[in-house]
Amino acid sequence: MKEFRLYAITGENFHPRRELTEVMEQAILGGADIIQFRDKHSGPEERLAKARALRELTRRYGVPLIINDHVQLALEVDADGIHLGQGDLSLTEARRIVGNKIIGISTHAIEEALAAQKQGADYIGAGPVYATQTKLDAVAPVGLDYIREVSRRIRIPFVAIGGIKLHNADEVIEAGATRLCAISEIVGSEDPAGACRAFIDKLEQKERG
Ligand code: 3NM
Repeated sequence: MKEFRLYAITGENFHPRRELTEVMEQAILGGADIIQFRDKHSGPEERLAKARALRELTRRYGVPLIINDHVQLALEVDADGIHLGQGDLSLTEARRIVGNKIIGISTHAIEEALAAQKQGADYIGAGPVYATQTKLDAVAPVGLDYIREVSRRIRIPFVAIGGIKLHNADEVIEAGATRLCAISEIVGSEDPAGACRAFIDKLEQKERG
């Protein structure tokens, strides 16, 4: 898959003054280079409408669009990939359905990360690094140790997720993350583009050494 470093996921409760596509456009303008549509509440029609709007937006900017959970929706809007949790359909089954689209898997332990890599995931999420209010069924925080372990042992791209904020991003990067993912810190911000630029600055500082 195309290289990426700042992964922005849509939130549902965080941008009372803004439209979904406006927030995500701001995120892209600030440097988010992959977008995930994650929607646990809308009905099918509303979800389809939002996914279509995000597809149009991401195409315009040449940014990959990943759909959380809903494999058929990903096919319907011709998204670039899907993201699955541990409890969702198996990677083998998902691969059969989506062919060569991107498949990302959430992992919370090294065994899950190794299994996802072996089964052909294109990338994994590693987290939650910190406690998060955003994912209601998130497991207990796995901390920076998990990021260190994944960066040592996993060869496919991984993205650190869960409670990642501008004030703690440096230590996540220091632990070995070269890609960050955030929901609330981006979509909950008054200035989503500024938040993304600040994340990118931190990643670039590390890249420059
Ligand atoms: N997945 P925020 S944590 C969607 O650990 C999601 O797999 C996680 O939101 C995982 O940046 C999480 O607001 C929520 O903490 C991330």
